[in-house]
Amino acid sequence: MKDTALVVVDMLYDFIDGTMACGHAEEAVAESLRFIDKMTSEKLQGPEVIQPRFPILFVCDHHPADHCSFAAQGGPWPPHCVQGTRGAEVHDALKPYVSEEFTFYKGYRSDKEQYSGFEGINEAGQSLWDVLDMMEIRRVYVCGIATEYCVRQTSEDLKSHGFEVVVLRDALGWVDGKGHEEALAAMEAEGIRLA
Ligand code: VGL
Ligand code: ZN
Repeated sequence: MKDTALVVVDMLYDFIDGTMACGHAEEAVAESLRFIDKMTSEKLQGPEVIQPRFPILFVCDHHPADHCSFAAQGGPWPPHCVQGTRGAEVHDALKPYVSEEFTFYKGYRSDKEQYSGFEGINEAGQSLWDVLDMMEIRRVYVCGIATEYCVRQTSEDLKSHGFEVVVLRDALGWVDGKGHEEALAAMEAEGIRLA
């Protein structure tokens, strides 16, 4: 399991209970926590020291207030995940697992939509890809919101760059239930595993 990581996509308040509240979002958070629990080894000595057996990386939509994907700019979405707001924050239950080096921001430029977390960038300027590559990760589990957009695009980019990708189907939230099912079928046909 040394070469395995978890990528948590956009488990942010605006997609959970905010301006873009998605289907199955709360359940997806709970299921992600169950998976993390299962995968984290020896909770070393101190009770508050969480020692994951595998890295947990977070992809975060991180828009400026005038982002091109917002309706006011002619985009398809209501304002969401605006930098500095609660809506852009990772769900509290997952926060103990968040670290700066493993937090990758996307969609931070006004003029650029970015569904995939693959080229998301951390504070140090490293991309998700850089960091997975550096850690010699081969297999990536993916959970998050929304199946049809950021989860799918991130998973497809990982797959096309040679990673073994396993999408945790019970740990997903969606914009549209039918779109979610279609996205799952499409990913499976592309060789992405569902678990
Ligand atoms: C997403 C729509 C707009 C997502 C992000 O995380 O799937 N969807 N921005
Ligand atoms: Zn967005």
